[in-house]
Amino acid sequence: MKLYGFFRSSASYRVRIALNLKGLQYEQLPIHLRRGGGEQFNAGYKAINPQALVPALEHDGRVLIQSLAIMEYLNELYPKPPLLPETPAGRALVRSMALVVACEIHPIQNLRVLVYLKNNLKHSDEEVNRWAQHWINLGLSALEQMVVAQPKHGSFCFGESPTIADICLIPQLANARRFNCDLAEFPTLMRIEEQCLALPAFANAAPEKQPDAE
Ligand SMILES: N[C@@H](CCC(=O)N[C@@H](CS)C(=O)NCC(=O)O)C(=O)O
Repeated sequence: MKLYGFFRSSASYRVRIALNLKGLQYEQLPIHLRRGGGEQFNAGYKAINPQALVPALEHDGRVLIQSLAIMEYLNELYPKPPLLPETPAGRALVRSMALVVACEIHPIQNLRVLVYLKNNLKHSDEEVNRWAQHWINLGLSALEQMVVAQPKHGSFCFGESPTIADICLIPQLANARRFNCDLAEFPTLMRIEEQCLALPAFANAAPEKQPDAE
């Protein structure tokens, strides 16, 4: 398997965690999101992912994009350990938690959005930072409440083993720290982060451990 990604990219980080949890070997092909205006915009990479976003996973002659689709694909091909609960209700809940991060937090403070706010709409660094903090805090606050309220509240977002909800959460927390968000407001998410980072699959997927880390 070949993973096109970037060490600091949250969506790439998600896929690295999923691959590690499944015990799969993969080659990393770094796409630097800043260098030379962004390698994601090179014609060669856009032929792999027309969205000019990372990650992309090459497997079995196919290229897959979108981290959640990639994780579901891996989970279906390699069911152990499962990244989703057994019951339909459990799966719906875990997917909803993952989507809070992947649809409501991450896209509106993604690099290209922040670059547009700054370069095209002429917002200052401080305003751009406040924008990111606002949406991160709003989403994490909802997620904290969702985790606390659900009946399977345990060591992880859902129960006693990691799911795609935890896989989305951990990179989002790393990203929140880059924007100096006050994470003390989310004690349950902090406790879950500690549990996750104690697992090698999560720890080894961390940005600073990647071959392209700066
Ligand atoms: N929904 C996509 C998001 C992918 C995405 O936004 N990737 C970011 C890095 S985390 C990216 O490539 N950004 C490049 C840019 O904004 O130009 C997924 O989950 O794979």
